[in-house]
This record gives sequence, C-alpha cells and structure tokens, in this order.
Amino acid sequence: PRSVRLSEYRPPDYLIDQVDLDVVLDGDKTLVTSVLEIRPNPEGRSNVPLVLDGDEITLAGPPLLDNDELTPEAYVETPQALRIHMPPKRAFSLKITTKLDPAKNTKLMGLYRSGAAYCTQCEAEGFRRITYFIDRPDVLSTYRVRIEAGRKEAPVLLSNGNPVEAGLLPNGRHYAVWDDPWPKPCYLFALVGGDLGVVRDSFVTVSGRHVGLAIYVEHGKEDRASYAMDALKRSMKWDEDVFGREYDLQVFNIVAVSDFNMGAMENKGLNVFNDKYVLASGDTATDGDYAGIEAVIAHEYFHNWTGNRITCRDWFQLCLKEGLTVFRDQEFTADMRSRPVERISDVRGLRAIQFVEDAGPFAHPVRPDTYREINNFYTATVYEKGAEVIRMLQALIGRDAFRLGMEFYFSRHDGRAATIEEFIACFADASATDLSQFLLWYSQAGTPEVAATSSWDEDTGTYTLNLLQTVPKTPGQDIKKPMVIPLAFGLLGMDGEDLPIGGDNAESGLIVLNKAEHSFAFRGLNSRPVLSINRTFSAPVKLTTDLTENDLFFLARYDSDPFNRWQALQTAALRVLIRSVHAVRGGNRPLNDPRLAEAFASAIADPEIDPALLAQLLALPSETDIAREIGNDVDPDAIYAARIGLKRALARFVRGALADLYRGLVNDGPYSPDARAAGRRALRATALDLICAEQDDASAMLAFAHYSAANNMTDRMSGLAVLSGIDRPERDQAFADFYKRHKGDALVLDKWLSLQAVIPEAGTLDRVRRLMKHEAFSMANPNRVRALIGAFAASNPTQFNRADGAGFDFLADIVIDLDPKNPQVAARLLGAFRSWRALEPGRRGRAEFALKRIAATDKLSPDVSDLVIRALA
Ligand code: B3K
Ligand code: ZN
Repeated sequence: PRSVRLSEYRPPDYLIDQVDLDVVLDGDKTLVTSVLEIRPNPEGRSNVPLVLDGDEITLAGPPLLDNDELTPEAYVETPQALRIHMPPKRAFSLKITTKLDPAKNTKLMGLYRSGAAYCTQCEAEGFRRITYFIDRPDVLSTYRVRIEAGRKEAPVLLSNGNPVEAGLLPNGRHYAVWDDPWPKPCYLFALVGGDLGVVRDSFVTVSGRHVGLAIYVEHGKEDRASYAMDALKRSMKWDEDVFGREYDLQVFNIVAVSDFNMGAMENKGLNVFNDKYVLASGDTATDGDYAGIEAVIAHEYFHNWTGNRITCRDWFQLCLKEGLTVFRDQEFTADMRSRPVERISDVRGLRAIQFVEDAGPFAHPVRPDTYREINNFYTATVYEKGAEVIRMLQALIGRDAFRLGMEFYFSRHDGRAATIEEFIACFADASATDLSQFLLWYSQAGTPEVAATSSWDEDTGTYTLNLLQTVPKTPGQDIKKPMVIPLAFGLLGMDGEDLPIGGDNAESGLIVLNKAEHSFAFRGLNSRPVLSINRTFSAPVKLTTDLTENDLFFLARYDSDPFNRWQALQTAALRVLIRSVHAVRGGNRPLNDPRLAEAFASAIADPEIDPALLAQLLALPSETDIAREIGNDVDPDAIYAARIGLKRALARFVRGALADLYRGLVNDGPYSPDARAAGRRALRATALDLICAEQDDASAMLAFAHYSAANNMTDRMSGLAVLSGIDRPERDQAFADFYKRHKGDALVLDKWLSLQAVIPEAGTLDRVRRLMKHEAFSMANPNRVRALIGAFAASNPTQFNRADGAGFDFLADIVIDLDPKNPQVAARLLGAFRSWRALEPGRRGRAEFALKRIAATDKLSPDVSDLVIRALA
C-alpha cells in the first residue's frame, strides 16, 4: 500500500455542503441514493476532475448532474473512485445510487448486519463503502437521511440528528426522516434499522432544553442497560459542570450491537456501541466491566464536542480528538470514583501497552507523519499517550489557563476541522507561553528517559538534584531533541512530612526540565531529604533514580502523594524481580526481599489506606512490566517463575494479615457496582490471589469456595481466575459449572473463553484450539475472537511465547485465515508481536519465522501488510 504523508496535505478541491441520503434497506437489494450539493473549494485547485472515493461498491446507474444523466464519457467508475472529468465551475448537485448487500459485509465497515439490525461503521474510511463521497474529515456537510424498511424487519429506524418525519408505506413498509443541522464529516454518519428493544430516559440541559435519551439493545436485554443510561446522564452533567459543554440536539441515541470491530463509535447523536460496553447486571458483569461501560459511555459522549463539533483536519490529527477525549474521560472517572486509583490504573495501562509499543517496531509519534493504513493508528500512543500530553499541558500552564485555552478552542474552531497547531495555539494564547518546544511531544516518538541523581552537602544543608533526559531512537527517528518535561515533586523530611521547597524554578512543586541536563539546588535543609519525583505521574517518562531501597520503603509509607506510594512499592518490587529473573536464568531459586514483605504488612495495617488503593499497592508488577524493564533477551518463563516465587514468599510472610483481611471484607448484602463496594471486592480478590499463590490443594479449595459463594459476577470471576491457575479437579468443575450457568449468553461466555486462554500451562494452546470448535466460539464475531485468541496472544506471555514457537505459528495461521474476512481484527491480533525483537534469541527466531510466513502470503490486506512490514523492518 502507498504511504500518505502529513507534509503532502492539500485542501480538498471540492466541498459538499449538503447530503441527502435515501436508504432503502432490503437485504441484498439495499439501495442508497445520495444527492450531494457540491461546489468548488476556493482554497483548492480549480479546473480539476471531481474524484469521489469508493470501496467495494458499484453504481446502480449513471450519476445525474443537476438532474441530467451523465454520458459514459463524462465519468469513470473504478472500484476505488468515481471520477467526473469536467464538473461545472459553480455549485451543482450530483445524484448517485449504489446497491449494497449488508449481510455479505464481513469487514464490519460501512453498512452491515449485526443480529437483528442493519448498522453502520464509518470511521475512518467506511462511508466510501456505502456511497461515493469525498471521504476525508475536512469535508463537512449537513445531512438529511430518509430510511425505508420493512416494518416487521426493522421497526426501529435511526440516523444522526433530530427525527423530523416518519410514516407508513404500502406492502408492510415504513420510513423515517432524520435531519442533522450540525455540519459533520462523513465518518460521523450513522444509520441503524432493526428490531430492537429500547430503554428511555431524559435529560434537561443547563439552559433548560429537554433531551430525549434512548438506548437500543437486543430484545430481552433492556434491564441490562440501566447502568449505561445512568453513566450517560452523569457524563452529560459533568461536561456542563467541568467544561461548560451543553448537548446540542433533541435526542441522543445509543445502539448496542454484538458485532463490532472496536469498543464504540461517537456518530453525531447516534452512538453505536459494542454491546460489551452497554450491557451489565450484577450477575453478568464484573466491577471492571461496569467501570469500562462508564468510561466508554463518557468517552463517546464527550466526543460530541471534542471530535464532532470540532473535528480533525486530516487523520494525522487523530490525537486531537482521541487524546483529548481520553483525557476528559479519565478526569470524569477520577471525579466519579477515586482519583489516585484511577491514576494508578491509567498508568498501569499506559505502561503495559503504550510504553511497550513505543519501545518496539510499531513506535510512532502521537501525531504520526505518515501511514499506509489509518486503521492501524488507533493505538495506545495516539489515545493514551495523547491523553498524557494534554495532562502535561495542564500541569505546565496551570488549571486556569488550561480551562481558558479550552474555551478558546471551543469558540475559535466550532464547526471546523482543526489541527494540533491550532489547538496548541489556544493554550499558548491563554497562558502567554511559548509552547513550540512542547509540540515535540506530538512529533517525537519514544518514551523519554529521565535519570535523577542527587548530592547532599551536610555543611551547607544543600540538596542538589541533577536531571538528565534522553529520548531513545525509534523507527525513522534517530536524532531527538530535548523535550519539555513537567515533573511534580516534593522533598520528604526525616519524619515523612513534605519539606517547604524554595529555590531554582521549583517553588510550586513542579520542575520543568526543558534541557538535556539540568541541576536544581535546595538550600537550608537540616538533613538529607528523600526525593519524591514525578508525583501523580506528571510526565509519561521512564524514570531512574539513585533512591535506595530503604528510601523507596520510606516513600511507600509516608509520601503525601498516593500515586508515588504505589510507585515506590512497584519500583522496589521490580528491582527484586529483575535480580530474581537473573537468578532463575542462572539456575537458582527465585529471590525475595523481607523489607518488601514488611512494606506489604505495614500497608495492610495502615487504616488510612482505602481498600481500592490497597488492592493496587498489593499487586506486584505484571510479567509485561518485568519484561519491559528488562528490555532485551527476555525469557518469559524465567519472568513467570520469578514473579510467582516472590508472590509466594510475600504471601507467606503476611499470611495472617491476609486471612484477616479476606475474612473482614465479606459482604453478604445485595450487589452494588459503586466504587466503594467495588474497591472492597477488589481488595478481597487480591487477598485471595495472594493466599492462593501456593496453588496447592488448600488454595484450590479456598478459591472454589469463593467461586461457589459468590452472589455476583465480580466475585465469581475472581474465584474462577485464581482457580484457573491451579491444576486441580476443582478447576474443571468450576469451568463446567460456569458454562452451565451462562450457556447462551455470549458476552458472559467471553470471560470463560478468556480465562482459559490465559492459563500459564503447556496445555493451553491445545485448549484454545479445542475451544475454537466449541459452540460458544465463532470466528465471525470480533468479541469472540478477541476473548479467546486475543487474550491468548496478548495476555498469556509464557504460552504465546512458547519456546517451540507453536504460539507464534498458531497466531500466524489465524491472522492469515481471518485477514480476507475481517482485516481490522486480524491486524489487531498482530499487535501481540509488538516486542518480538526483545525476546531471547531462540524465541526471537521463531517469531521472525512466523512473521515472515505472514509477509509471504498472497493478497494481504493493507491493514495486515502494513504491520508485518513494520514488524520486520
Ligand atoms: N472513534 C472511534 C474509533 C474508530 C476506530 C476506527 N478504526 C471510537 C473512539 O475512539 O471513541
Ligand atoms: Zn474516541
């Protein structure tokens, strides 16, 4: 596939002001008639052909220009385009009809069938699979959409905007007309027609406007939509309170479908969701699922302003809407739940996925400057690192200037397609700051590394902090410039209190490192302080310090920043784990550190720490965290052994306290998904996991009892997750019981598939193969594929990375098989190879072999071929 470059951006030659669509839903005879009001763009080239994009569509007849049929010489139709050679040099209308077969659309892009509904997905380039169009986000139009269908087959007919008309037609058919007054790019178009159940509610906006809310779900699932509705209303209120953003249509509709390539889509006034992010009940969803629903509902709703009212000029600017909207949904969750716990879990996610991406062959800047397939850039770097960049901006210029900058952004760019430069200019103006160096966060890939060293002069009471930053090489970027790195910090005195800080550029508790190297002196101190730096994870960097392990345990106990208390324990544990991995590879037993166990004990005994935070404090760094820290010559089996060894040793040391904790957290009351109750369940699950680290008979019994006593899915799953790692008869018994309970409920069985896929045992690959033949699995449904195969590839480090290469071969076969049917899902699976070069030589060779086999396959999609090319480059 050809590369698209940011530097080659040109405004469109034509604009489309108005789109009138008439969609007749009728199985394989579905017809889409589009009337476009087109005019030459004064900023584009003149006297050039009009080229409309297409993808796997054909015209049902010749196009009509101002109601006159075009002659065959006047246009040419290819699979990728409809070209009108000499369009008028004035405004004109163009009428096009295309014929579609939604049921045959297995790529789930464009118009397709999911269960009892026709639905659409257009971002990034799906609209061109419905009709010929100038499919780029800087062409904004108002839409009027008429949908016609059989009344029985599709009693519900939805599109963007406000409902304006509906009526009956002969032959059992009916129609509805929708009008969207807000100009939008075609990627925000949506249409749904089907037989669906509905839950309704309403919201009154801050200025008193009444908005009808509806969530459409599969019949019989209505009672599982109430939490999503509640989250929607809270999101609408929060965006008014915190960002002054009011909703702007008479209705807001959400449709849950079961076949969806990603999480959800923010189409104007008509969000389409993967049902996984809508449906929940205490019996079918875990606390984690509820949190995911709350976050995704909020995220898509927040796009109404950051993404829809103001959209992106081109797809290189994707982080303009995604990074900003992730930042907004993270802030929403922090306000709804616990801010420190939200921060810790966001940072865990960032490190587990984005840091890994940034350190491997798929590394790219937050704003990429070239792509072959845009769908491959909906990444953790664009989304999560993109959100971190916004967070740093807020830290640098302060909250008030940040809010003012957002106001500038909303007022200057409303109704337009913007760029990162335009966005950043709003904050430069609001804060009267030069943000040109800050823009490097958008263009330089790679995770910056900051090394902090210090010296202490007893005689003058001066503590000197030296900071050194380096940005590693990434594909295509060998030379990097120093970045602006905001580091929140504090100095702790001997009693654990924050010392008052003065001196160089650091009065506010924020150091701004903007050179490669810089020193900061703090004078007049009575004793050597302990440094707490990058508090709240104010910058997404890799930090190394000269803190001793005793310093870390001191911070774990006293730091006023809960994030850094957690970080201190993680760092201490990581140091032990890395030494331990070396020991294991040298044929020795895994290592332990009694001070870490004491730190665990004192955290458990600390009444100030709330359960959700304690659960985070007691969770060791993951296998991925350890692998990333080691960086090369990675042996996943040694990592596994080191980690389980440390877990066992810690659990033995605090056994009594854990047992008390576990018993004290029982809750017999009815299930409630609120954050407090969820925190208690999370801590109880963590305690269970530690107590059962021995994986012996007693562990199996306890985990089985936990599973059996559960009165909600969260507890049931935490029991089953622990059991899944213990090869005892109780495990099979529990898996069989779970299946019997939830047979027929595909979303719940996805959990059952995933847990089996991540068992760290040699038999797992065969189990996964067997499960692929199970009635609960289907290769045609993205959720099933991700639950079983995705979980195996991304979350089972020892078995995917089997030394014999069977895990890699398996994934290669799947990717090759799935690619022609659903390239987006196939490409996502390939993400599991994102750090293949960091593996030890044996595994590395086998991974390379599997990647080369994919690369050598005929007719790869742009999605998969782009990734294999980059993986092997
Ligand atoms: N904007 C969509 C993602 C579309 C992905 C296209 N391959 C969901 C979101 O980020 O809100
Ligand atoms: Zn988004």
